[in-house]
Amino acid sequence: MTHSKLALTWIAAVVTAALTACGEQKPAPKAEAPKAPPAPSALEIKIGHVAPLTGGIAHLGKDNENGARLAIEQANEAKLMIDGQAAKFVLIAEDDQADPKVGTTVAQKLVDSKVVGVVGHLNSGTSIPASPLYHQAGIPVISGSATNPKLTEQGFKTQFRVVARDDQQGPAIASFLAAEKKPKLVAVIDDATAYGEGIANEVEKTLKAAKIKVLPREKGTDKTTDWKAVLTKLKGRKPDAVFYGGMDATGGPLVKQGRELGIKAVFSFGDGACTDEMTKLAGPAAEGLLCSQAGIPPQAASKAFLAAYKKRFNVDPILYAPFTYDATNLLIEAMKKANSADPAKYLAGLATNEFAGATGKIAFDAKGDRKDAEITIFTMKGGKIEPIAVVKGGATLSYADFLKAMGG
Ligand code: ABU
Repeated sequence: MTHSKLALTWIAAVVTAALTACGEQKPAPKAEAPKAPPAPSALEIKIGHVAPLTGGIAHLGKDNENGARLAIEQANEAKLMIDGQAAKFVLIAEDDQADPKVGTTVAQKLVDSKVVGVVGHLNSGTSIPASPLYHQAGIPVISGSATNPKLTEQGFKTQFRVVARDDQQGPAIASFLAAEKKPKLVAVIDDATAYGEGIANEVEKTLKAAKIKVLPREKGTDKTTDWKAVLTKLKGRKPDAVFYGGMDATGGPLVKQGRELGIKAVFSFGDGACTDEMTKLAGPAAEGLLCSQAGIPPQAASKAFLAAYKKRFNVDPILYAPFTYDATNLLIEAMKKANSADPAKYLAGLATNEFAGATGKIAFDAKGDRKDAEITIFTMKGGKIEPIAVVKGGATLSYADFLKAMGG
């Protein structure tokens, strides 16, 4: 083979080898799009709410439910993670019709549907008989409105409330009535419910301790709207003041019919009848009444809560919506801190946590009652209840001074 032939053969071999190598070369891998992390599994967390949603005080039940609903919706918007799972809070809202029997039926229904916490019930008369069912099931329950002391005197570690008790509220409204109006003779009426009878007893005790005479107790029911027989009897005794333990649905007709019969006494009420609804039911007859609520007034709740509530429901809270909002957030906060929605795991924290709520600082005492709960005294002026004083830790502040102390 000549030199030139050898050179050509070598070049052909090199080119062939190069082409073969090129042909075998694998294409460079394409840059892969970053994979989205797998979606966390969802954890459905059922929270019950119970209040009367039908009947004379359905407006108060809806107010309470709205507070709980707002807290649930905000928690879902916050996309909380609990125990590595995306928490999806679900509100199971029940109507107990303010009836003790229905109250226990819906409590059992909530237990059976595996709620992990309950906000409610609205009434003491339904909360008290329902409380052993929640206790047996180990389910924490916080009332935003039930004020009868018995609720937290039963020793149930699952039971809490975020408002004051009637053995605080009754003396507060009775002492205010005694100091401001100086009655010599007072008529006390109640609606024969756990709440109405209980607060009336506390008021009577306080008045008698102040050496004020109290007429024999008059009674109605939580459905009484015709009070004429009771009022006609009382008119003859000429009381300087009347206290009614009951709700606004029955208290409104009471004050209206009292004025129609010519009774000039100061009418006074506890929280169940301390709403603007009294004017709707009694008209101008409600002017000048005195009443108490077992907490700060709704308008003193946090600005963030008030704005969110108005935006969501297009109305202002009536009475205890800020408290059911806080009660719901207390449950959620305890679950977050325990990193568990299991009541057995979050209950201990719920009992001991300190919480900055829409109604102020919340901490529970050993019985599950709110420490340092306020009581606000109102009068009806221009068709609206207007706060005039706040009682806290035994001291009474004018409402203006209370607001200053709060930094408002
Ligand atoms: N606290 C007034 C209304 C609710 C209750 O029955 O206690």
